[in-house]
Amino acid sequence: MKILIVDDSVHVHRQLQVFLAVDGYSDLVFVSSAAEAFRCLGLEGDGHPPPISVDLILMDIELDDICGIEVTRRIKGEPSFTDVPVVMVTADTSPESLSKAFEAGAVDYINKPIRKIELLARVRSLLRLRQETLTRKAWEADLVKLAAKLEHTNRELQHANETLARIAASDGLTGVANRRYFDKTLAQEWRRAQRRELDIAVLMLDIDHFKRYNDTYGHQAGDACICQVANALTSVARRAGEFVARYGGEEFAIVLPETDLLGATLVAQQALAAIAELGLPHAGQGASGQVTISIGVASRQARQNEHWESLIQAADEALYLAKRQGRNRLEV
Ligand code: GH3
Ligand code: MG
Ligand code: MG
Ligand code: MG
Ligand code: MG
Repeated sequence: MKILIVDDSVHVHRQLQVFLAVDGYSDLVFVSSAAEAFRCLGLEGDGHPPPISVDLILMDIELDDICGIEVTRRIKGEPSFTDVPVVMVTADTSPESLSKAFEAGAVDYINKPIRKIELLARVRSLLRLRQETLTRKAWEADLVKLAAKLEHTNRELQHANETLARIAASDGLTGVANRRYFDKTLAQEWRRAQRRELDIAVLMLDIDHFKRYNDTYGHQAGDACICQVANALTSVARRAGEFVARYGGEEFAIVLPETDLLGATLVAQQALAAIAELGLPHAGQGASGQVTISIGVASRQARQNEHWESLIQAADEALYLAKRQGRNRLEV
């Protein structure tokens, strides 16, 4: 703990040094004027030598240049000195002088002539307080840092959770929703539709003669084809709540909340057009010579005693019909 002594008497300097040494206080800085005090605290001058940091200031009132009370007021006016106690050392203990000193920011005073026992008692208790303040401040700073770190970790965790949830919901090959997400989300949409007695539609879409595609172009080309079909389908399910899922190998499903049969049929037509626009060659696909899909369309008002699987079943049956009718088409 460093003590700054501001006093214009070298005799007082020597006396304080001797008294304070009794308790082992040896880190003392002596200055003889207000100007010197301001300089060494960094309140005046060009910063050379750099300001020292002190833990206690013993301040003479009767200085040559500026009154010690004014010096105290100036020091305590600086936010960085709020926690540094200033003790007046003075022969003038008149109520007027002391009340001015306290008002200027002094915490205590020591009578001149200085008595060792009084000096040491004051210094001891003020430095203990100072130490406690420093410890508390360090703890507070640590806590703030810890809180920031926690918040950062929380954000990272949240981000990781979102990434995990996204991975868990998407199909590894195509990136569209997977079957698990499809089942869960359709069940939710179905319940929502039940509560509000809304229409809900599902399209089942299956690539035509895909076994032949694999046989002709190889399995890897088959995978690429599935990805392109998934992409194209994504472009037609763009309204909020609509999504494409990979239902099985080369089979997809599209959920269309709040959509009647007419609306669902329009989306299915757009899907057929989007696949035609891809223009992917498929030698084994009869007339068109291109990759095509067949679509089963189903829509209904969700009823209380019905299960969403009935909607899937209806779409499946329609898909089967589309296959039987010659493929590259939609059926309801
Ligand atoms: P249909 O028009 O009646 O749907 O005929 P299809 O040949 O498409 O139907 P089928 O069910 O007989 O064959 C589906 C083929 O899709 C067989 C399977 O090898 C292939 N397939 C399923 N999943 C994948 C996949 O992830 N990658 C590739 N390359 N092929 C797949
Ligand atoms: Mg003096
Ligand atoms: Mg197929
Ligand atoms: Mg088949
Ligand atoms: Mg199939």
